[in-house]
Amino acid sequence: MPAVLFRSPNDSAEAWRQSLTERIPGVDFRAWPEVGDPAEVGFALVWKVPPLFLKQFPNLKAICSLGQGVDHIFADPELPRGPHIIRLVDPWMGRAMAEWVLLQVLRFHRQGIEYEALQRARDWQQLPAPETSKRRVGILGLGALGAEAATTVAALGFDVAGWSRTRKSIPNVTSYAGPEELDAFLARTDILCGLLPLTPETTDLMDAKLFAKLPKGAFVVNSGRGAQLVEEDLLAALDSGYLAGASLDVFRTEPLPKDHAFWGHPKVQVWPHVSAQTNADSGADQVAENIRRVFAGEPPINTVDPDRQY
Ligand code: OXD
Repeated sequence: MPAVLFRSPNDSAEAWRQSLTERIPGVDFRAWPEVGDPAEVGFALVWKVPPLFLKQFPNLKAICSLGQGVDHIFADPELPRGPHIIRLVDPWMGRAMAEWVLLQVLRFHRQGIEYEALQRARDWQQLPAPETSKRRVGILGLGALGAEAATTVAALGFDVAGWSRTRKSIPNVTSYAGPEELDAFLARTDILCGLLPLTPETTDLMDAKLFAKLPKGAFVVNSGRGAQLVEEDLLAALDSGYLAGASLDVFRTEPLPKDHAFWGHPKVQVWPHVSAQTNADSGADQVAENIRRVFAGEPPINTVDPDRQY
């Protein structure tokens, strides 16, 4: 059996070695830099490897991301053309993301920002209670993660819509599709949650023009990718009072630089890219199945279209 190469700055090689060995006894798991003969590697399991790294393996049949996103793979200017590109789709991560999105929605909806400011001022004040069915949540991106987040938020009685490239049919979620329906989706969205994959089309999508199409007082959540949000435009919209606040889990530069304005901003909550962390136990089911398929010459699951990049 060809070897499985592992390289990630975030994930534990030992945890993945153990989970994959339990599922495929005898798997030839090679954690970088102990790679041996590059020609023996047939499957790469990677997260944010340096550009040009993957081209040194001439017999790669598949490159699998250690996360849901594959933008880090397509960032390689000399990405080998032949291998399947696979993303990790793990129900455990879908649940984790839905929890995180729900947490942000509820924090804004239940006036967490206002009560945090009142606490800082030691001011005991009771604000009028908000109405859940009148709060309009908009999920930007209805893939595996977005659909689960939308369903979870809708289950609490929020008015939920989602925007995606093609129309989706999800119970209790209004579907808006394509660039021509984006403005109508934004106009009805009080809490915007970004859950899009990073592609050339979604880069810089959340900018001043987009924020201006949200109702005044809207709240912005992003756990897609940092490069989708123009940070200076968000700061300007918050500082002018047009937007009420933001919760961000992804940034253009990660870790977020110590001197970044987001850290100390009273209307911004910073999370260190933890909304849906990769889990070496639950995630290994899909990876092991794909290793088996690829080495048996069968098509893997959860592959990505290289032209669309997601
Ligand atoms: C992912 C991520 O892509 O954690 O899964 O960003």
